[in-house]
Amino acid sequence: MANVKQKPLFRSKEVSTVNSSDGTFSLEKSGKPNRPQEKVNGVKNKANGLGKSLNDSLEGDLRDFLINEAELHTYDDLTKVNPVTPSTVLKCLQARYSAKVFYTHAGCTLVALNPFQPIPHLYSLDVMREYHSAPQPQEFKPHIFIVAEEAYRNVQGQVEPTNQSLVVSGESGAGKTWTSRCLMKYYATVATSSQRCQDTVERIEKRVLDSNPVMEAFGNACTLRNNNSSRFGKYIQLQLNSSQLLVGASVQTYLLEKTRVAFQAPNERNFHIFYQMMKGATEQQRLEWRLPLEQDFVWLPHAEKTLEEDCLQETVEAMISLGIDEGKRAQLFKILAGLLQLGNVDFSPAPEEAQPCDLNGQSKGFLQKAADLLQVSLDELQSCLIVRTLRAGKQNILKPCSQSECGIRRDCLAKVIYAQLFDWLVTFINNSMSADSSMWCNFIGLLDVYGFECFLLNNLEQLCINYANEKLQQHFVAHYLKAQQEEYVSEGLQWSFIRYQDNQGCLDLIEGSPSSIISLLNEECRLNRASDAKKFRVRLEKELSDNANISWDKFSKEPHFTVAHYAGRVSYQIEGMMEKNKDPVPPELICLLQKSQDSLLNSLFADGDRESEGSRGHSKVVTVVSKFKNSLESLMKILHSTTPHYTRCIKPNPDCRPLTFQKEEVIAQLEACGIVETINISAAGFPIRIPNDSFFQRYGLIANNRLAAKKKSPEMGSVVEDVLSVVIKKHSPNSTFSPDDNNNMVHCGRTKVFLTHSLLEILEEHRNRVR
Ligand code: AOV
Ligand code: MG
Repeated sequence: MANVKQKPLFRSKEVSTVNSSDGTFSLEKSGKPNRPQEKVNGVKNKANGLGKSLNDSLEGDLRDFLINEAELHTYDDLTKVNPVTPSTVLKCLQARYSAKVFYTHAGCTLVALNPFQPIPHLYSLDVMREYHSAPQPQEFKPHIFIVAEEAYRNVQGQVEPTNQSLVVSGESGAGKTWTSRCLMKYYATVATSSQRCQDTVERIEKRVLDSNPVMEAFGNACTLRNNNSSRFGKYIQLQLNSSQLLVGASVQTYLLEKTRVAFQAPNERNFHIFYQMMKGATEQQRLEWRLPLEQDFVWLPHAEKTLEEDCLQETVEAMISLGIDEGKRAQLFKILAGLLQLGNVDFSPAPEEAQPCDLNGQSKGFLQKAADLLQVSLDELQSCLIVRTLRAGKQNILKPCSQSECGIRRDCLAKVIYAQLFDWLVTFINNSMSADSSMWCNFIGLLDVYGFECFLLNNLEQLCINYANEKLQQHFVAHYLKAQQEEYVSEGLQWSFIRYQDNQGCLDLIEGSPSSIISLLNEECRLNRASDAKKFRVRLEKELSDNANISWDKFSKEPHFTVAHYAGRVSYQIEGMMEKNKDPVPPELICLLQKSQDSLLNSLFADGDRESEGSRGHSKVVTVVSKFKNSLESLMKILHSTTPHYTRCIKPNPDCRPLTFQKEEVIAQLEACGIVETINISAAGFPIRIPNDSFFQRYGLIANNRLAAKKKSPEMGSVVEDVLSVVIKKHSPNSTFSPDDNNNMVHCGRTKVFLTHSLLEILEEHRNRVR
């Protein structure tokens, strides 16, 4: 099970750090001050009297609270909104958003609402330092820097150093990448020493930060949902030495959406880097790259739209800082320019059957430029695109490709080059910024992966993305919800558990054995036959219909399957899915690239280990989903070995409009990321846990007289009963209290007493009085 033992220093749900020798501990460490609700239902409201019983009184107060909507924006933690329902939580968030308060705790997670406008004062260096130097940062207003600082202090651990992970999730445009960047800036600011004198060390923070603009230039694009949408997932590990200083970083990327190089959905764009080149090139570069201003490129739609991301200068400066020298940059840009030329190459049907296709209109010219820029022979390039080489024994048989096959080969060439270039860049960045393993001992990992996706048409990419989100959700559930509930069970508590959505069934459907969507997809690819979407659908139905998470619309013309994800139902089209999974690259294309005169380009394909169409005959084809599954599994392994901190980014409106809060949008996301369930569990639970001994030592004195009359080591239940009955008598003489009442303020476990914040405050006040 999840490592329940690693408790965060802050907002700890466990006050087991109580110094049991004298029973002292600080309230500040576990409680959150400035909670208005504490005033309402805690001791500060005692002037009202506690009425008939503690519970009755609370309910009365809660009623007061519910109608007191004017105060909603002051609630720093959604678990304190009472009762917790999607609608009260929503109201609270809306009130906070209107008051320009963008962060709110939700038990163990942080909810971040995207303001969609710069809020400079919130993220200044001074603010970072304030949170960093505060003895109790959690006393400040909720902020991403609290999470950052909590993780930072936790690295040193209470028992032993523990690696940390900050998992940032949310839908496209919610603010994940923005938040990750903000976290990186935080660590680059606070995890540094003013005494550093070595040049190399000083530069490392800058390099780590500079990896962002470079990776975003190559991996982000303008989509319908986000002008700067990350088209890859990343997990960056910030390496810390024994003095907690940032000494390096390494990054792992996941599933770049390489199809975007050759295909952009309506109103979407290609990767930023192409627009940066088009807009930022000098006259000289324009000549070298063959990019005249007036030239239109098929693969460069919406070039007229200028975004703030279109800044070549920034990318180049970051590349320089990472050590990508002028020569390499020149090679890199030329290859990219070659891809743009390739996109303008068009084919016309062959004049006669069994003849290769022709090149359309100006295509020959574009192909010539592409060949020049990629430094390959024009003839070979052309023949690779229009003729297929089949191997029959020792002989090669040439077979002309159809018009559409030619297009597929052209796109394939561009995709494989771009993907390899991206990987090369990531490797370069890693070499440039990661520290020698002897230099660091712990890390803080930042995970920024694409959120749950559901489009009109969904295919393999969405399946992978949503699969990743299912895994993360399961990790989250395992860590927080299950851990909480299991602890109650192990303590023998009679607590009506909140039902949470266990997504194991869905994961079994996607990745389980012996049969799952992934295993069937892979099997289909191994069979090396023309894929038939209809047959595959029937196969899925036959093998998987026992799983309640899959369904079909039998009347739909398009073969598809629908998966009930934890975040909602998504229909995936089957057409094209198998081919995408195989992702075949004709071996002729690889051969061609290996022969390129450009040293960077040929090095990308030097080892020739990329699975290509040539290996089809063999049964071992490494499919896209297999690779993705493997990388996801290693990610999960790392996450499980760290203490996680979850931040849920919420997109308050679909149009990225500043300060606009649309309820339906927000509620759907709260549900999709399980926030409502998280809050329910935290609120219905007992966040304060005090070991029996400590409780006795600390609060026993409240009921000293009663306890003294009993035998030496009384039952814990009776201690609690005695203590509380004194407390309650003081508050309201007519009430009775029994810990067996399934009371909503206290439970006695086998080894611990579980309390609410409010009761803790009441006890503390009584303790101070009688001391
Ligand atoms: P994403 O990473 O979650 O989407 P981003 O981090 O790119 O979303 O955020 C989208 C845009 O929202 C950014 O470009 C900023 O303009 C704005 N934004 C986000 N957070 C803040 C903030 N705290 N303050 C001001 N502006 C903000 V995607 O990668 O598409 O899933 O794929
Ligand atoms: Mg992003």
